[in-house]
This record gives sequence, C-alpha cells and structure tokens, in this order.
Amino acid sequence: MEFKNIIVEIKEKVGMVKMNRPDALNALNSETLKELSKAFSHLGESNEVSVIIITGEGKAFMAGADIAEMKDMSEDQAREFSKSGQKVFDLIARTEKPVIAAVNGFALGGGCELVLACDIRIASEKARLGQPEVNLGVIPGFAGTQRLSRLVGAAKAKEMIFTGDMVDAQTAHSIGLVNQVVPADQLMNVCMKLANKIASKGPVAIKLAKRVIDQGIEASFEIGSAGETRDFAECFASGQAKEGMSAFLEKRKPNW
Ligand code: CO8
Repeated sequence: MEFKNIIVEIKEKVGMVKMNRPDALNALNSETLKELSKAFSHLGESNEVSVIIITGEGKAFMAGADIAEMKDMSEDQAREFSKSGQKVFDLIARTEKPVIAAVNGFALGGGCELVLACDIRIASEKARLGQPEVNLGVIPGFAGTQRLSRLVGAAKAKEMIFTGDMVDAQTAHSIGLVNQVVPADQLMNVCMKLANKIASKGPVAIKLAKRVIDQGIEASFEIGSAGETRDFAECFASGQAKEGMSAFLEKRKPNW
C-alpha cells in the first residue's frame, strides 16, 4: 500500500507500520491519522498478516499531535479531531491481531496515546514517553487520560499528566508503561522475534485471548470469566483446539 506519511510492509506474516515524517518527529496530522486508519483496516483484515508492529522513522516514535495544525482549531474542530483520533486509536486497539509498539524514541502526547493503544510495548533505551499536553494548555485528547490510568494506575498517570514530564525507558518499564527495554540497535530484532513467536501460535486462540482480556478489563470478574468460557469453547468450535492437541500428541508442528 502506498502512503505519504507512513510506510506499510508485510514480512513473514508480520505487518509493519512505520511513521515516516522524521523532520517533524512524526507529529500526527489529520492526513497521517487517515493513513493509519486505512493501514490498520487493511492489515486487520489481511490473511497474510498475524501480528502488527508499529514504529517511527528517525529519533521519534511520534512527538504528538501536530501542534501547527491544532493551534488555530475552534472548539468544534478540536472536538472533531479528538473524536476522530479516538476512533482510529480504538480501531488499532481492537484490531483482531496483536499490535506491538516498537518505541524507538520520543513518544509524547498523541504518540504516547498511540503506544497505549497497542497490546505490547517494547522500548529502545533511547525512548522517552510522556503526556506533555498541559505545557500547551490542553489535556490528552486521544484517550490517554483513560488508557494511561488503566495501565499504570491513577496516581502515576496524574503525576505524568499534571507535570507533563517525560519518563525515560527504564522508568517507563518500572511503572509498567512498557513491557521491556532493549538496546536501540536490537529493537526491531526483538520485536520481529516476538511477533514471529506469536504468529506461530493458534490464530483463533490469539484473537480470542486478546478479545477476552480487553473485554474483561472493562467488566466485572464474573462477566470476564463468562467471556473466557465462551471463547474457550469457541477455540474447539474452530477446529484449532483439535489440531493443536493432535499435533502435540503426534509430536509434529500444528498446521493451523
Ligand atoms: N507538532 C508539530 N511539530 C513538531 C512536534 C509536534 N508535536 N514535535 C516536534 N515538531 C517539529 C518541531 O517544530 C521541529 O520543526 P522545525 O525543524 O521545522 O523547527 C522538528 O519537529 C524537530 O523538533 P525539535 O527541534 O523541537 O527537536 P528537539 O530534539 O529539540 O526536541 C522534543 C524534541 C522534546 C520532542 C520537542 O520537539 C517537543 O517538545 N515537541 C512537542 C511535544 C509535544 O508537546 N507533544 C504533544 C502535542 S499535543 C498532543 O499530542 C495532544 C494529542 C491529543 C489531541 C486532541 C485533539 C484536540
């Protein structure tokens, strides 16, 4: 697929999305938002793709929404921009395939919110994450107030959002904002290995595990557990449970 602000490639069942406006530190303008929406719709439906990795070109993952584009927005335009950003980030979060954020550098404001919408976050030791919106007189608008507090707890989220301070990769790891920190030159290797490992597992099981975890976080324990029972049975209905277990007993690789 051809885009202006992002690069999309598919390699060995892994869809790779790279933000590619390095001169503006991959700042998110409306055009990039539309391109991300198209790319994720396509990769989410493609039979050639099992896992998606998203990263940025240059020294930033994404330094936030495009400040030059936002500066003169009216109240109505700001509302619409927030709504359309939330819609695209929801699309990413709800993609039926795991999405890995390879956080190569600055992930600020909308960039941190994009990282939060992913399933697994691997950070280069050069990564810096933060919600600096208050420096600009605004609050996060792409669901960062909600996703950050769910991930790291309200107290840490409030500290980050009230001060606008960035955290380094190690601090992000220590508060649970990223899963792992790796040397900068290993980032894509580690993410590809992780993606390949996940891609080798039962695809229905991976899709349902993602869905039931995400639904359960928003529901009571009882409702979440009922969802698990429903999806456990669905693994059998798909035929993939039988194939996975037969392969184990026959000492061969499963043929999903
Ligand atoms: N928007 C537009 N341009 C940007 C942005 C951005 N968010 N970030 C960097 N740039 C541009 C700079 O203006 C500069 O352009 P130029 O070369 O033409 O002067 C270029 O990228 C390089 O940036 P710097 O020279 O500043 O690079 P440094 O290495 O000195 O600094 C920083 C890097 C610390 C990352 C710095 O660029 C910075 O602080 N950027 C802004 C970060 C920020 O505040 N992000 C939050 C934006 S607000 C947001 O994301 C809200 C999302 C929700 C919106 C809701 C809808 C209403």
